Amino acid sequence: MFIELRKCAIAAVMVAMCVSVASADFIDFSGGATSIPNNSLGGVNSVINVTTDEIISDLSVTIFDFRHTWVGDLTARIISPNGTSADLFVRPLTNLFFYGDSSDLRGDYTFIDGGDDFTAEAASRGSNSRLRNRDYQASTTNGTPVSLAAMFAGESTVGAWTLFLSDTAIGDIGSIDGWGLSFTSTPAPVASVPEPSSLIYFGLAGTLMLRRRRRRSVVVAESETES
Ligand SMILES: [Ca+2]
Ligand SMILES: [Ca+2]
Repeated sequence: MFIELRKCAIAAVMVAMCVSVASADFIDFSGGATSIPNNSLGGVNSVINVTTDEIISDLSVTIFDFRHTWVGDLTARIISPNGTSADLFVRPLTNLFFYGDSSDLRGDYTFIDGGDDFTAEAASRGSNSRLRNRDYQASTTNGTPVSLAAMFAGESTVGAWTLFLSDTAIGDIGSIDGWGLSFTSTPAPVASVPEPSSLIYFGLAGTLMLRRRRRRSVVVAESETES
């Protein structure tokens, strides 16, 4: 019994050491190229299958070689395996009477909390100028900021992540060369293992219960004998 308890205690210490070594992590995944259907509400979905199971505290989305000649045509959205959907941007400077900002996209664009104002950047560029390749804050309709950390914190990284892109106006067209997800995350929790001291306690308790059961069986035997 004592040897078995020592084995359990050593195993528990080893598990505790493994857990303590793991800390905040950073993992990276990339998906493929796609064209964006012109004037289509259905748009296109590009999927990245993440195989690492960690708990998200923050994430960023980068779209590589994003090309389009009229950013105001476009909506970009990221959807988690859990179904949480966050806009990256929605047709900048579009209203009922205006087809949105005419600036171009060329190059890599990252969406991350604390980034620049995407709509303000679009407004500052000319018709044939491109938005600069910078980090931008995700935003929804009318440029309202979206916190990606707040949207996805606590969710698991694992599963199918979808980048949705749509171009919902005629004329200008575009494509991407790929996209990537970067997570700030921590390892998913493992099943708790009792402390070595707890194991010794449970071992002693089990021994006492065994002894008590034996005593009871002896008493029953005696009473049966008496009757
Ligand atoms: Ca343009
Ligand atoms: Ca278009």
